[in-house]
Amino acid sequence: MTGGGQMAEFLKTNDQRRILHVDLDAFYAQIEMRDNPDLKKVALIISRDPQESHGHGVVATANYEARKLGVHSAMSAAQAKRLAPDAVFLRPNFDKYRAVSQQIQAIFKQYTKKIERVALDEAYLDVTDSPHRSTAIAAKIRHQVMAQTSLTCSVGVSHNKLLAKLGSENHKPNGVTVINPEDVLDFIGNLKIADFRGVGARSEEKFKGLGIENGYQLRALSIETLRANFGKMGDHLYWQARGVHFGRVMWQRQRQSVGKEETFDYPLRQRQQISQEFKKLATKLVTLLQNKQLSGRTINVKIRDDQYRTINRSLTKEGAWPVDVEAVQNAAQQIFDHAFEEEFSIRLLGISFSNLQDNHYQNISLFDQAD
Ligand code: TTP
Ligand code: MG
Repeated sequence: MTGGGQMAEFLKTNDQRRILHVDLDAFYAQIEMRDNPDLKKVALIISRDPQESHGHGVVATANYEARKLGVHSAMSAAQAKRLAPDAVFLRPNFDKYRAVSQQIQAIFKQYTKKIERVALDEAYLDVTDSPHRSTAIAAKIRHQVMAQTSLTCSVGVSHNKLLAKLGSENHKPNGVTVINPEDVLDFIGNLKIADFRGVGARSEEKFKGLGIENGYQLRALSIETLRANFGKMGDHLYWQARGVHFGRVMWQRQRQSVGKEETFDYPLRQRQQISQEFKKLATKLVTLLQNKQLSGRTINVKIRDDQYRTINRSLTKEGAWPVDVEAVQNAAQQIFDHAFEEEFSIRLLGISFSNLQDNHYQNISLFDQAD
């Protein structure tokens, strides 16, 4: 019941990427146990103590001793206390966790710049361009994380983010899972329905009603059935069941816009002053865009007068605007002249680009929504 070799063949030939997902084990709890080994022997819950916080507080995470008792992230501290009455409650120390996070990020950076940090303890790495084998990179990262932070992590290795993430969860704690193209359909088939992204308690119940408990059974459902029962999520589930996911590792922060603006102590009343200011702004903005290797399809101009009336106008092109001072200045001036034909008294000018495009890395992605 493997779902056919044809699909495996499709996956093998179409997705040549090499993606790692690295996730520290019981992150906050592991750090606290490292720093105070006595805590290893007890159930440890990272949260405010429900007794101190009048029953408020939510569990950030718990060590494995506490998890054995049913305690988990996002549970109320009061409930955790009922499940684990003898547990030690510790307030989170975010400064400490952030510092560790920086250490591990620095390790990742040695292997690729294509890093998408998802949480303090979790990142996707696209190592497609690395000369090293993915499994060697995974081993080295785990080794270095241990050597430098004394912490364990789990790593998933595959050709897309979905599989890498499922892989890192597969052998937690302190494990590595490699999912090769020929293994995808069986790996996915053997997952429990709750392991799929987006399947919460409610969908799990619904699946139970349909008699669906694992990935093999999920894959047997048609896309129409999935859509009828789960709406938009049905499509996600259909592709997840086949291990297909084209979302890319978002290694550059996806900015909404890049811009510069200037406020003036004295209002500007002459068109020549305006064009001078636009030239200054355009020069700064072009430098910024060049440094970031960005361009944009939309240029936005913000104008505020001394009555605090603000005008935002934009011009969008089919392709990217040239990253060129004169072009930017002229476009801004054109927008201004159109908005203010007569007298004016201007306190603020701003130019920004949106609908940004990355100039040195353009990627077509079919399924770029969040997991
Ligand atoms: P996770 O990686 O989800 O959890 P974890 O590292 O504690 O455990 P696992 O071994 O399953 O990876 O989250 C990382 C940290 O983020 C976690 O230690 C605490 C924090 N966190 C919260 O504060 N609230 C939450 O609901 C979750 C899920 C995590
Ligand atoms: Mg973790």
